Formats: sequence, C-alpha cells, structure tokens
Amino acid sequence: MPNVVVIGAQWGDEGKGKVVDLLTEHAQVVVRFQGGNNAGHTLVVGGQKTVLHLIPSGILHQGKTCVIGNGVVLDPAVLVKEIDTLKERGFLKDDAHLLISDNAHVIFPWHKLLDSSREKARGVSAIGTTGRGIGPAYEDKVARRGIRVRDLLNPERLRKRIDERLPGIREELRELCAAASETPPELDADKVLADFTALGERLRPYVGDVSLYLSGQVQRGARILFEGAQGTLLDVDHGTYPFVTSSNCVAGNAAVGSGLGPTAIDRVMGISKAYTTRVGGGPFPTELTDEQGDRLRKVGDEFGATTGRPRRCGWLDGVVLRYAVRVNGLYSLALTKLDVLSGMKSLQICNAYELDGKRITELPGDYEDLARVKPLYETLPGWDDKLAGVRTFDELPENAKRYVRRVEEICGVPVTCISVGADRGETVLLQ
Ligand code: 2SA
Ligand code: GDP
Ligand code: MG
Repeated sequence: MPNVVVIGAQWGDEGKGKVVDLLTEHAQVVVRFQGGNNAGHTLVVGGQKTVLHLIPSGILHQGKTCVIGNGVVLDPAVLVKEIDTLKERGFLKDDAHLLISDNAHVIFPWHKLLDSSREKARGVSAIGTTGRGIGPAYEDKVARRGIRVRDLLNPERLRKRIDERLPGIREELRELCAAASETPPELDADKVLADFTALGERLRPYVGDVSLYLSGQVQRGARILFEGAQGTLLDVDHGTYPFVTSSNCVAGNAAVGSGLGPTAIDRVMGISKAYTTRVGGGPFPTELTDEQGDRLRKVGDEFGATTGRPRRCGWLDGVVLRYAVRVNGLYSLALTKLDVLSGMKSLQICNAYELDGKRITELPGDYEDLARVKPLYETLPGWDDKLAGVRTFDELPENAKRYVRRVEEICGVPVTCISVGADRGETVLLQ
C-alpha cells in the first residue's frame, strides 16, 4: 500500500475511523493532521466499540505508530484521558508508539468559553459548533498569539504566554457576557499554569519533532496513512463557509499539518456514506425532514460521536461527491453504511441541482445559493436483504450492485471499499 490520505468526502462522520483502522494493517504510521477533539472517530472490533477524538484510529493495532501533527489543536486533558483509557484496555503498551508534535497548538479553558459564548451570541445563525474551543484556538494560532505544546514543557515561558494572552481574553469574555446579561467567568492564571504544566509533564514522553520523524520513516520505506477529520464540505476554504470548521479538512492539508512535503503522498481515498448526514447548521440540499430522514437516523444510529447531537440525514448527493473528488484529488471512494439502506423501497441520488430555473452540475460557490438549490434526483430500486454478512461484491443484491455502480459513474472514481456494518470485518474490498 502506498502513502494514503483518507478524507471525508461529505460533512464528516462518513466512517473514516472504521476505514483507517482497517487500512492500518497495511501501514506502519497513522497521522492526524488537523482538527481536534471535535472529531469523533468510531472503531468497532469484535463487537467492542472505541470512540477516538484525538489519537489516530490506528491505535488498536499493536506495533504501529500514531502521530498527532502540528496542524491539530490539542486539548491536553482530553488527550491524557484518551491515553489512560487506552492503556487500561491494554493498548499503547509502548509509549514510543505515540508521537505528538511540539508545534501543535493547545486548547485552553478560555477557548471553550469563547466558543460557547460566541455561539450563544450568534442566535439563530449559530454554526452549531461542538463547543470544544476549536475555532478560538485556531484563531489564536493564525493571529500568532497561540500557545503550543512545546510551551507546556517550559513553565517560565508558559507563564509569560498566559499573562500576555489573558487580558485580551478577559476583555472579550466581559463584552460577550455583558451582551448576554451574564457574569463573566473567573479565569485564574495560577491555576491554569499549574494545571497545564502538570498536563505538559504527562505528555512530555510523547512530544517530539513530527516532521523529522515522518521524513525518516519515508526514507525507510514505511507506509504512512493520513487520517482526515470532519469532511470536505466543512473545510474552512472549500466548505460551506461560514458553516464550516476552522481547519482545512481537504487532502492538501495532510502535508502542511504533518510537516511532510506533498510528494510523499501517493493517493487520496475519499470516504462517503451511501447517503448523507450533517451535524450543525448550514445548507444541506438533499436533507430529508420527513419520516425517511428519521428512518435513516434511527437505522444508521446517526448521533454525534462527540456531542451526541442528532445528525441531519438525507439522500446521497452526487454534486457534493464530484466536488470532493475535485478538491481532494480523490483516487477512489469507500462507500460506508450501505447496510442502512436495506429495506427502503426506492432510493434517490442527486446528480444535479436546479438554481433559478437552470440545471447546474457543479456546487455553487456561495452558501446562500446552495441553500436555495433544488436537488434533481434519479430514482433507483432498493433491496430488502440485510447486508451485514456480505464479504464480496458478488454476494450483494443486484440492486445494491447497481447503486454502487451508479455512484461510481456519477463521481468518476471507482468504489474500492464497501462497508456493510460498523465492525472492522463487515467490509467488502473490491481491489
Ligand atoms: P467546530 O466545533 O468549530 O469544529 O464546529 C464547526 C462545524 O463543524 C462541524 N463538526 C463536525 N461535523 C460532524 N462530525 C464532527 N464530529 C462529531 C462526530 C460531531 C458531534 O463525530 O459526530 O459529536 O456533534 C464534527 N466536528 C465538527 C460542527 O457540527 C459545525 O457544523
Ligand atoms: P468518522 O467521524 O468519519 O470516523 O465517523 P463516526 O465514527 O463519527 O460515525 C460513523 C458511525 O457509523 C459510527 O457509529 C460507526 O461505528 C458507524 N459505521 C461505520 N461504518 C458503518 C457501516 O458500514 N454500517 C453501519 N451500520 N455503521 C457503520
Ligand atoms: Mg465523527
């Protein structure tokens, strides 16, 4: 297997965790390169469920190295808890198998406070963030006033950084709270310093130079898997802005967020559900607000893996997938949750939109236009058979084969993996 980037081709939760866990068998190193603990990546192995928020989804395989790149924003308390839980369960026996970039930016308590206060202030136009402080942490990074993992390892420098940053934070929180007639929260610099110095000490054994490590691995011929978080339509540049997350979720960021040059990347695999979901606000042309949407949510168990929020559900959107093929340079698609469609009499796939009376086949750049489009559907026959036991393409019902082949035609890339259940083994590999 060459070095592969695995990317969400929709609005996140496509099943990236499952696919990355599966592909880790053929890799030596698995790298997260953006996002933070807004992500919830679910792995099910032998019926046992693991939800990861920061540690890459290769961690259930002994002997593989999991890497958190510089592009990630990191909540150290969440990471320490994730490490402890995995160790209690017998994983991550060797500390050398987790590497955290010294340049990753840190999420502080004020980032979470700002995230929730700003969401409240937005009212009906709220983005629907996960409230994990992701946006404010990335803002500090870009504004060149962020605090990085390396700073946690140097209490003197950490004190200086906290003292520099806190007055501005207090002022912004005071304004937000005054507007909402609330009392601003106390932020005790000494406590934050003590807590984050202690967390830094817990993480110290794992912290290092990720770029240097990865380039050494490439030279040695190791196979590297890059694990995207969120999805293409949540990308801050290429998604449905402003209803997006605050990082670049597309494949190009795998290089930036890990410190490896783009020539180290061989292929990009997109992950798509056999239908579409979105959590949070923003346009979603194929959304089903009727009982069919409720059915997808119930059968697909569509609830946020981090916040537990119900996900909005709808038909597969071929316009979105073609866009994901383009902006990520997708080589192939993994189609997940095909089993969830079993029992639906007929299925719809959107292959174009109507905007102001005109048929369009490309995603409109303006989110307000996207909110106005009418999806143009083609109808395909459904199937009744349950798919969980299917392991080869030939075993699929004829109508399920037809559905997969039509997805390939619409997107222009092959489907190389079909997922028919949450468990690692419930998978059909086509190539
Ligand atoms: P944020 O918190 O600033 O990144 O939120 C901005 C938007 O990005 C969306 N977002 C997500 N969408 C799908 N899944 C995500 N992870 C969790 C999951 C979500 C959950 O795996 O289920 O548990 O609610 C994720 N993370 C961020 C978010 O909904 C906003 O639209
Ligand atoms: P990620 O963020 O892309 O890793 O996806 P999530 O873990 O947030 O959400 C995907 C959900 O679908 C999880 O609950 C998975 O266990 C589940 N899942 C993944 N693949 C399949 C599948 O093929 N069938 C079913 N029924 N569930 C799946
Ligand atoms: Mg998820």
